[in-house]
Amino acid sequence: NPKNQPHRTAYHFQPPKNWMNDPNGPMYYKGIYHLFYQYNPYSAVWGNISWGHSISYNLVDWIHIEQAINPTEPYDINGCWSGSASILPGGNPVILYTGSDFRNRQVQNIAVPKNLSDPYLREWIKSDHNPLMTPMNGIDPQFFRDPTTAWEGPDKIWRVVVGSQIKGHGTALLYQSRDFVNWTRSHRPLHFSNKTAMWECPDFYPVSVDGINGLDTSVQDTGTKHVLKASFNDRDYYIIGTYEPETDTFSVNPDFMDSNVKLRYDYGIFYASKTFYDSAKRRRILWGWVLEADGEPDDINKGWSGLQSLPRSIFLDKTGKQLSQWPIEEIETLRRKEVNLQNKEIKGGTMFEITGITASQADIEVSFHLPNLDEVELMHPEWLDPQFLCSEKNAATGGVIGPFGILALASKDLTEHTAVFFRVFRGHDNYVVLMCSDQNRSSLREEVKKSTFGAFVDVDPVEMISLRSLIDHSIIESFGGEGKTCITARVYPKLAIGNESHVYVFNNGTESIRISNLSAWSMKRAQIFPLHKRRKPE
Ligand code: DQQ
Repeated sequence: NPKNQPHRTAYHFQPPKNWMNDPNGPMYYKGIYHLFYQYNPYSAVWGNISWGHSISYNLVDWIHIEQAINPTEPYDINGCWSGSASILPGGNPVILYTGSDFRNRQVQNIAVPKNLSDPYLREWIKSDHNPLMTPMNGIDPQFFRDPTTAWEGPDKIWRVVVGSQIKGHGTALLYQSRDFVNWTRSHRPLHFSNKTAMWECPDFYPVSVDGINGLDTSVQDTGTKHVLKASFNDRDYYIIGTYEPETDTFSVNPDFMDSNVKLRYDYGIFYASKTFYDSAKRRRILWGWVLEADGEPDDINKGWSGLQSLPRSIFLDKTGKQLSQWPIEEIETLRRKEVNLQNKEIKGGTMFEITGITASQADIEVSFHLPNLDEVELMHPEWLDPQFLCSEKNAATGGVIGPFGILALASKDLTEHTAVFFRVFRGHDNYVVLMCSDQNRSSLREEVKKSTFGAFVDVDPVEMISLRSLIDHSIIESFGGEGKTCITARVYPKLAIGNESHVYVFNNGTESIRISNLSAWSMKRAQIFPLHKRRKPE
């Protein structure tokens, strides 16, 4: 009942109840998308970790089926932790996952479908060869987990990376195998960093240097770059480099934490993510775990904890310097009742409400034009931390060009609102665009964590600054500069719930700005149900 559950989402993936964390083993197999996830079948807190399993024909509507992998064996009795799916030649899927074994050591195991002719792949069998990889030769048994999707080199040898920490350094251990059962650790890791500790949930995949099509994980040629993602410090960071399979060398510049710009998939709440290649639509899709920001007692009260982000297409940006993301196009099938305005001026210090949509369950796209950048404020060279800048200069702090953007999940009297906005500055030899998502006034409830997130957006404000925000009761996923900068926030309003929720566009700068186009839609509820509760298709 939505009345008792004002913060439960309508079109984000979540299990009917209980705890969910990392997305695991996403894959496309014979017309069906599979999503597995870290799941506690018994309560809304982390523990008893098994692999929840849901399937979909369109990545929007999901059918929950039984857990695929449960802690039953000495090599995974303390938990079936994160891992990935690989599709072997002949098209057969396999799963590699981490087991927390009877001694609480982390080991890597394999599971395969029991019956390939079952389209849902409901039952998975663990191999008698498990565990396949154990912590030896300097690997700490507490720091050895989360195998990636495997890729095959030109030498027909399979490779897989496992997250680790060696001598205090975040490390992507490399393993090789001809038969997927016997794995040898390579004498050199694929990559490591002395600037970070443990790497969780590494991901390693090719991206095309021209165009937004995705590539299958084993593809490597002169038209590809490789991305390495690692999860640490509660965040998902990535680097872009070149991979040579002959020597298994991955060269990057800059490396993790090297430069001022530390590339992240998302500058809000988004962790332990994983990509997969969708061969049906030739794209690479990213899933990420979006944690709760209310306290554990709230999670227990609501009976659930954790969302998955909307699935996002992910590709190399035209500059080649970063990735861009965009919610998969299928999400647009949920759009209802478009509200549209064009060529509207918003004078400095004014705002207006977007009416005619359900503001608590909406998709909003705006493109802003800045007619006059002459008076733009100067960017100080010491303003290096965008997140800090967003909390120093919040939406209420007037500027020249900005702050402008939206107030989402807002109560009528605006005592509650989340501001998603931009500010523009003049830098040394270019303009600097700052994007913020400020939850500071998002809820009258005191126990809720109210962060302020921020990041720079590498766009030229002379042309246009675009914002898309997907609002779903307790989550706002925002995409700035057509997906160059993404910020996901969790919000738990007390007043701005259901039909009491509003959304506004505001400009708190002194200069006027112009909306060249604004489109907003109410979003339909996605069909996300256990198999037995599924309604007949309409
Ligand atoms: N979650 C899993 C681990 C992984 C961590 C355990 C990341 O395998 O390292 O639930 O959130």
